[in-house]
Amino acid sequence: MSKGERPDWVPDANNEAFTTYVMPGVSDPHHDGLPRVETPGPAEGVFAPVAPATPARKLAAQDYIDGILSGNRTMLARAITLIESNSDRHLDLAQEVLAGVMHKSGNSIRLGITGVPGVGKSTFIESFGTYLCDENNRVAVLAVDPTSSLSGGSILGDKTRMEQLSRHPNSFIRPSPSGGALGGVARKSRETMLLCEAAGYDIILIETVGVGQSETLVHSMVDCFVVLMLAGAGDELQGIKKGIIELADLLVITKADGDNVARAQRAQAELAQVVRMLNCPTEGWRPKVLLSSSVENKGITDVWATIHDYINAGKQHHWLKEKRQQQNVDWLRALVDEALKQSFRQNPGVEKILPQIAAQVKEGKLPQMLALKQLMEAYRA
Ligand SMILES: Nc1nc2c(ncn2[C@@H]2O[C@H](COP(=O)(O)OP(=O)(O)O)[C@@H](O)[C@H]2O)c(=O)[nH]1
Ligand SMILES: [Mg+2]
Repeated sequence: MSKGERPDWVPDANNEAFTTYVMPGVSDPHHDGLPRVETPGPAEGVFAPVAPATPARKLAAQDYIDGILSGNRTMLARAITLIESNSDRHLDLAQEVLAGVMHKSGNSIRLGITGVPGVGKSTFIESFGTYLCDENNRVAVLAVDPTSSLSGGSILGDKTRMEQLSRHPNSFIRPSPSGGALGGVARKSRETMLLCEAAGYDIILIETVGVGQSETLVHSMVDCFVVLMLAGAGDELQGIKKGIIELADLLVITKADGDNVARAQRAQAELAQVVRMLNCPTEGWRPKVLLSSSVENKGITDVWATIHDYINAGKQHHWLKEKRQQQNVDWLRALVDEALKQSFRQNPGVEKILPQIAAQVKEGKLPQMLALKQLMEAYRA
């Protein structure tokens, strides 16, 4: 299969909204998996153009740290590759780098952008992100996709939707980390976000790519959770059922252009009513419902102004800092849970007796609590 071709397992019916294409594989371990963008001349000064990494020299943690802190994109990309590596060999170095830059992280506005596939997330990020970059912000775009389990950078997300933004000297775009369990993707995304902040990116946009799990994951790592919605087609109700609206700090109805405007306005009124009925646990903030069109570049400044209001409310009522602190601790808790689970499953004593015990439980011959007791005894032995 050649570059840009769709794999044959892509359903025809999914048309444009299905954004998976086959990309050439990447074998260089230092390559960040992105196509090389030729940046003309030295005019871009501060940001070195992304050049192929020199594989010869092995970098020490301090090289990465210095590079990231000076805003060097190549070093940032290489450090992210390190963070994303599934090899134990890279873990210590990656964590050393992270520890060395963390004091410079945390100074950004973290935004989650979610919504059903096809709602227009990538296109929205393209126009919103470009607007923010033009306003002299430095914008990092990350994608979180727990459903993508293919490794080696062979499949990338829809970077093509962000062509203009990806060329902007103030932007940094990183597609979804590939590989592994939800916990792995969560760790990589979180740590990548911190690296980007340390490199001076002051707005982080995180697009959810998969459906389902990625929303809660992204919600747990951002300041403001923006839910994009389509007018009509019962999407308002879908969102309610899935509980996504309850998570939203801001709702944006997309594609409010052409003959879709009237429908979008109706949806806005309906959604605003739904939001009014929800109880808002956030002091000084009630989720707003806005309209936008990425193709006509409408509503973009409104969205930004509203996010500003949200952040200001969070500072004024002191919940923004608390929210982040809570997210930090929640993350540690999740890691501890994961580590304990793994330690339990890999315990030789447990492994030995688990099959018989599971069989007895399956047949209804052994109460679960008694089974648990035996397993815990084996674990602690
Ligand atoms: N008319 C219109 N179409 C849009 C707009 N934004 C996105 N689209 C189209 O909707 C489709 C899905 O967009 P995409 O950004 O890939 O959605 P995602 O799956 O949520 O990332 C594409 O065909 C876009 O061209 C918009 O503001 N107006
Ligand atoms: Mg997309």
